[in-house]
Amino acid sequence: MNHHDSRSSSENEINAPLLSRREMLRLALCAPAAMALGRVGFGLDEAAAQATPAGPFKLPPLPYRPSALEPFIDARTMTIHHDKHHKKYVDELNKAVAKAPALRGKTAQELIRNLDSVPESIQTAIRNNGGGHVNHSMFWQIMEPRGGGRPTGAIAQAINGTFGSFANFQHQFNDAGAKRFGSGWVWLVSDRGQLKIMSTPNQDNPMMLGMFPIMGNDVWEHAYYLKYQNRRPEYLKAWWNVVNWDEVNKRFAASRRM
Ligand code: MN3
Repeated sequence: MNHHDSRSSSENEINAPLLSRREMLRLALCAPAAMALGRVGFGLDEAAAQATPAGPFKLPPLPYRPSALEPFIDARTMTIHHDKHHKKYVDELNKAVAKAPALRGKTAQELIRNLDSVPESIQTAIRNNGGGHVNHSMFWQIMEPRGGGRPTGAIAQAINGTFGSFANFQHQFNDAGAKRFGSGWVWLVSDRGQLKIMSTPNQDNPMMLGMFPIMGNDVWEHAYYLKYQNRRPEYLKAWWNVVNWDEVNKRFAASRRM
């Protein structure tokens, strides 16, 4: 199956930092509209999204095999996480959006950034399932087989500048993830250009608070329980072995164009 053909406009926006040649071409066709708006980066994606019919949201394919992140994340966890959990968020998001035709042209990111403009009757559904869709679409992309190691590029310098060292950053990130009570996410965000570590409950995304998520780890039990059971700190530590720093750098660059 061709991954690029299966992507909807909403996923193009979500995966904006990782553009295929085909997607670049599609975006280029919309460039005049974006230029008219005087915006670059995410503005381009929004222009592209608005130029195409919304259609239902689609589950993006995993960019690698479910076993590719072993031994750090096991294949069964990846399969259930992607094929069942992420799929459910997408299905429920589509059900919610179908109840509000006025929202049909919007991307998932636009929906969660502007929850106040969503009809109250479906606000919780959009918050949970739109958030779930955006969060997981990012999550698969910022991991890769044979990933990990030390950060590279601009994000490496920014981490050192803000947190003193990569080790300090990892320690604070893991700590915030371990302390998130119940289900949620731990994030490195850009808050108006300032790097911060934070965590959110449920499927909330930093965009709901006007911040940009540069990277995030899923600390719901479904992300680690089969292999790590109650040992969330062990999962948090192991996760650094699969981080895709190229993708994180692309997201960092995107945050600076906003
Ligand atoms: Mn999850």
